[in-house]
Amino acid sequence: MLIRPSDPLTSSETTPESMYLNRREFLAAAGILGAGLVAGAAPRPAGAQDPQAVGKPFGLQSDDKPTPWKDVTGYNNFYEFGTDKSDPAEYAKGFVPRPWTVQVDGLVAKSGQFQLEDFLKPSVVEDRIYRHRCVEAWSMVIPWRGIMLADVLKRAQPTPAAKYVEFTTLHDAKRMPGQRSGVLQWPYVEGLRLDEAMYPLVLLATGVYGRDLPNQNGAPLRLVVPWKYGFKGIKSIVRIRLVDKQPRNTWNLSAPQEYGFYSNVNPEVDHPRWTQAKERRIGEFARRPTLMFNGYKDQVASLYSGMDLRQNY
Ligand SMILES: Nc1nc2c(c(=O)[nH]1)N[C@H]1C(S)=C(S)[C@@H](COP(=O)(O)O)O[C@H]1N2
Ligand SMILES: [Mo]
Repeated sequence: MLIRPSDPLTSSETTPESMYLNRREFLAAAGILGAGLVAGAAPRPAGAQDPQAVGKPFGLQSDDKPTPWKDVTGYNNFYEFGTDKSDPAEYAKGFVPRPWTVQVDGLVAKSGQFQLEDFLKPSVVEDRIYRHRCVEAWSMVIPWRGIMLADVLKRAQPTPAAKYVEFTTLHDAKRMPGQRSGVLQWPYVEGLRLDEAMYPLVLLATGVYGRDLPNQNGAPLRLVVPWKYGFKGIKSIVRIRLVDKQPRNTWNLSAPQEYGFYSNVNPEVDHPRWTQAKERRIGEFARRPTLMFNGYKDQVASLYSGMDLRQNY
C-alpha cells in the first residue's frame, strides 16, 4: 500500500468545494488512486465453493486475506432476520429484493424515487476489498462490489443547508420477520456527516465476491464505510435523505451510552463492556490488534481534526 508522507486533505479543504472535485482528482488527492497491491494477487480463498476475490484492495495489511465466502455470507448481523449470527443466512433465504425503490429526498435540488436499476445505471460499478470491523470485536476482509455514494449525492445536488445524510432500511414486517420483535426500533436508521458521506472510500454496495449481494448481506443495496464499526453499514436501504441536523442512528437510540453517532473504529476508546484494542479475525485463532480508523487513518483522520474522539465516539 502506497503511504503518502502526509494527508493532502487538510480540514480547510474538506469544504463543499472539495466535495465537487471530479472523482479522479478526489481519489488522487486522498491517496486512494494508485494505492494497493496488484489486483489478483490475493490467493484463492479456501473452500471449493468460494468465488475468487476480485477488485482492488484498499487499506489492507500484507497479511490480510479475503475472508472465505462461507463466513462473509454465513456469519453476520441483520436483526431484521434474527439476532444470532447464523440467523440472517437462514431466515433471509426467502426475501425477494426486487422490485426495489430508492427514495432520495430532503435538502437536495433533485429529489426522486428510483427503481433500483435506474438508481444504479449512471454510476460506475467497482470491486474493492475492504477491512470490516464489527463493534463486537470480530473482523473480516470483504470483497465488495458497488458504486460510490458520492456519485449518488452529487447527482441529487445537496443544497447549502444539507449537512448530514440519513439512511433508512426497508420496514416491512411481513418480509423481515425480526421486525415483529421489539429488539430494536424499526426501521433501522443510520447517518453520516455530509463530508464523510462524500468521501471516496464510501460505497453503496450491490455485491460481494463479484456476485449480487446475498440477502443476508443487505440486498439489494447497503452502505459500506470501512473506517467505522460495522453497524454503520446499514442494509437493504430504501431511503437516502439529506438533512441539516445530525440524524439519530439505531444503535445510538438503543444504547446511547454505548454507541454514538461517529462510531469510528478506535482501539483507544473501549466499549463500556469490552476492549476495542483487539479483534478476532473470523477464521483466525490469535486476536489481532485493532488499527486506528480500521487501518484507514492516512485517508480519513483529517475528517476529524480538532475533534475529541473520546467525546465523539
Ligand atoms: N438494517 C440493518 N443493517 C445492519 C445491521 C442490522 O441489524 N440491520 N447490522 C449491522 C452490523 S452490527 C454489522 S457488523 C453488519 C454485518 O453485516 P455484513 O457482514 O454483511 O457487513 O451489518 C450492519 N447493518
Ligand atoms: Mo456489527
